[in-house]
Amino acid sequence: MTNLKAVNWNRPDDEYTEDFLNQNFMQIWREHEIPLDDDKMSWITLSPTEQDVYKKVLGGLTFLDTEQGAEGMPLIMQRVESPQRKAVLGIMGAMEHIHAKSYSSIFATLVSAEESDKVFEWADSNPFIQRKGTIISGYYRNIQSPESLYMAMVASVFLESALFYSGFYYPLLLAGHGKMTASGEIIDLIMRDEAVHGQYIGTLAREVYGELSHESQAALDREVETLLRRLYDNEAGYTVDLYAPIGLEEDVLRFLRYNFNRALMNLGRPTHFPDEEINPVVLNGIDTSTKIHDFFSKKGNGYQKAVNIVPLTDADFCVEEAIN
Ligand code: MN3
Ligand code: MN3
Repeated sequence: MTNLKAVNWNRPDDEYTEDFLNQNFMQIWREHEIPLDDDKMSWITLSPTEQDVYKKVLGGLTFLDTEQGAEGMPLIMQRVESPQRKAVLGIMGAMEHIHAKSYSSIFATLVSAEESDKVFEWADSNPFIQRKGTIISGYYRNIQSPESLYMAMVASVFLESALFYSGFYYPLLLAGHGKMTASGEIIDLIMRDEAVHGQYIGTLAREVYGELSHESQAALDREVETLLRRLYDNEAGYTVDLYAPIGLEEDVLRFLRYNFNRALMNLGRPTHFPDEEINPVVLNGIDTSTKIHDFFSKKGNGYQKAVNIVPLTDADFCVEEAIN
């Protein structure tokens, strides 16, 4: 007999999953909805070094979305019992594939197929990218207990809410200065999705953690610290490698630490890094409420849809507080 039960949406499995389902459906978008051709004129104004960094940033982001779509969401989904939660994780997994594909659309707009092949070759052989993939994937592929399920969810939230942001920095910075704004809009849509993903999986993780013994929790607290350190050290190496040619590495490192703190907040954990000043242009860029009137009321800029407001309270969306 299978353990799987027919999903009965008339009896909620919990108080928030159906809201997340609706929110995810409301946010569904496709890459061809964004007029990427608009970026061609901007692209040729970037220096060859800036173009190189931009391409590599997108290559690294493609890798992360591929990992989330191919392993993160489906492997966690298999180990979550509630059929309603499986549905939400499945939809979020589908969006990861759209995210991954959207970077290819940006490449197709800006560079030749041969040039974009080179970016993928770079990403698939970059030691920092490969190392983060190995670390994260190790958690996804090793879910055998509530403790290892928790750690897989923690790894997922670190990826969703922190690792992405070393890559988001550059498109956000350029878009904040009026450059590459169509690609920037794709990044906005992806960021909005990742914010919901980090919140949902963070919420599930808190629940798993809450059901464990104090002993297990203490052991996991240490493991989370270790994982944070490993991922941060690797990401810092990646960041310096990627951004030193344009002198942005220190700014991006600060932004990375800021987002690791946000990931920890999604997990209901205290922050790890001290508060630092973030480039206001970039900080403004992650505050999607400045671009769309209501974070949850629109699909994208200029695309309004009926709302079902989700009562989200997590600091993930409280960017304004961080600015003040
Ligand atoms: Mn994604
Ligand atoms: Mn995601």
